[in-house]
Amino acid sequence: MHGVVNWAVHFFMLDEGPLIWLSDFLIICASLGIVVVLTKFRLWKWLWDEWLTTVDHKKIGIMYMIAAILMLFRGGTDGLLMRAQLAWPNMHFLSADHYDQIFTTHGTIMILFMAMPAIIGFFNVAVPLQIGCRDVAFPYLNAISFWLFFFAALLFNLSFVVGGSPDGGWTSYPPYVENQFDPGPGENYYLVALSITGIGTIATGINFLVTILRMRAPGMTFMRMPMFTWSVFVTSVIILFAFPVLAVALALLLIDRDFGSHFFTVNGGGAPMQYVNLFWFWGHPEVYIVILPIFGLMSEVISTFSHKRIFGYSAMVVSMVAIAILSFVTWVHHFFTMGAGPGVNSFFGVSTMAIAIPTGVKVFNWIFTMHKGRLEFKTAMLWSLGVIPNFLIGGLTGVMLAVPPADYQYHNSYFLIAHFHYTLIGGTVFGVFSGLYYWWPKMFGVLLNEKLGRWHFWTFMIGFNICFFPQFFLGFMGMTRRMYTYPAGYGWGVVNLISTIGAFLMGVAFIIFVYNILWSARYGERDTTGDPWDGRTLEWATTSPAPHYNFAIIPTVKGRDAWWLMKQNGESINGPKGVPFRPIHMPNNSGRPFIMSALFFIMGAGFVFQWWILAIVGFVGVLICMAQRSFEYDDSHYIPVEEIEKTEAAAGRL
Ligand SMILES: [Cu+2]
Repeated sequence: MHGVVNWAVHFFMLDEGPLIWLSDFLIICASLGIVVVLTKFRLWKWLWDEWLTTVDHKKIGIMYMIAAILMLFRGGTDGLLMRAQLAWPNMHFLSADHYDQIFTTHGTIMILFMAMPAIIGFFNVAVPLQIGCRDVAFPYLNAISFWLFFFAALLFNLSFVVGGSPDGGWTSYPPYVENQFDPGPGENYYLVALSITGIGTIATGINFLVTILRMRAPGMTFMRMPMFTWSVFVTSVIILFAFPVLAVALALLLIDRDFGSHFFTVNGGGAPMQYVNLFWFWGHPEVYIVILPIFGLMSEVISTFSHKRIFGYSAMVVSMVAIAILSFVTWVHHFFTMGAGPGVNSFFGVSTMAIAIPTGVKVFNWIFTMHKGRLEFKTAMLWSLGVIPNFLIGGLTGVMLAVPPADYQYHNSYFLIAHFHYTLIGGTVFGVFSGLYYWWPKMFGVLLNEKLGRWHFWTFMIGFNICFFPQFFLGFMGMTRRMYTYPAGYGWGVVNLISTIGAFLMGVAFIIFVYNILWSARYGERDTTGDPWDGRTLEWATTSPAPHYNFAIIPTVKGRDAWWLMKQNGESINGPKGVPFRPIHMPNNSGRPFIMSALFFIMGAGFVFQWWILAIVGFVGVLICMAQRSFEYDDSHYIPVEEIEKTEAAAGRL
């Protein structure tokens, strides 16, 4: 009996102190709250029918966005804990152990469970509408992608209160993370959760590649596609080349840990540097996976709010493709100090700097798009414009880091930390907010409040720069990343304090954003037109939110900025008056993606704790789901004409 209690105390980490108790308490409260609300308002059936079983790309997109915002909260809390710990010399607010866990989960969550779902959410929200089709190529697979991500995120987050978080850094380099030096389930959580979400991401890449290749409305040639769709196309290609490499690296490391092989252990004949190469062969392109879609959506936003077509369309496309190709030949810049020699380091230094050229082309094109445009500084536009100076600082310091001899100095210092936060926050997070303000009416039929949006933007913009600009100097002053405290007398104290103040301002900005969501849901302006910004691309042609089938009649595209052209010519989205509707073929909802992903979760938990029976149970369950699916012959239905007429009439489109 005593043994069991001891085990449970250790397993649920009750011996770890108040931070864990508080988390447990909050998790229990939140879970109970959700159950009570769902039961009280009789929403269980609605939740299952409308959301958990949906294969509608728009709803899947919304679920991705909600998950991304929740993970921004979790990852942001990690960030604030770290900044609190570093605010002053000799702080002991967090122990070294906890600090390690928190910077590991901060990085992992922000990249894999915040940035990724945010951009994939936008893929889902916008792409099928922009290319004038009714869903993605494989709607059922799309639901699987989402639920795999969702359960992987759940598994990863569980590590905080069950068994212990990973603590090997978000890059998880061996030999440190091999069993010998890092026992316990933490690192397994990392390997298993990333593998599961990675499967979903690869499927998403395939899905959107095929969707864009095969499902474009008649007349939408490649060179008439909206810039955002172009960026998703290019990004999907990068995903298909990059993510399988990550999958291999994680699998080999997991086999090392769970089954005692020696892929990456030197004294068993393995090579830890091999992991580092594989990791960054994915990791560098990954930064373009999360920035190219932002470049695409910025192009849409800047063109819409300048009321002009994008300047240099072909150059924008070519530069995106060039960035994609170059992104695969720069990975060694993450370990110039490995000692590969001057030839190799020079090659990777030059190829890294070369990316500045196509990126510069894009910046100039955005500026020329605004030139002589009728500019409208809506919140979405502010966030997109905010990317330009911030990302520029990130990009230019990136060129500084790309000089191998100089990198020997900056390597693993706070200069690097400041650099990549300028690209990832100044680029991706600013872009995600831009996209949220831009597409919010399309997603929910409601506009976010502009005044609160401006407060959100400026608080975040100022907080972000106060937080990260001083870190360049901390880097020059010799402060290295991942140190949990530092002595007084180095002169780092005040600079760190300033940085921490900036971080908390960003936290305030996040609260303003959440308040804006709640306020707007209740009092916000409803979007009755479907086209609140006088948009240019086809997603603005349909109602907000779009009907289940997106378009009653598939539009015919006659040029770039298809919807803008149609408005110029006074054409209706439903074609000339009197064109009859025809029944629309749509996929059925299915609970299997949810159930199958839950079984993946069970299998994953088995791998984390090395409970093989659990792993086998989950795996067999997954196989049964797949077999069931292959015998499912009736997975779609027709929407009758009367229903389409009713929907279109209600939207005032008859
Ligand atoms: Cu890189």
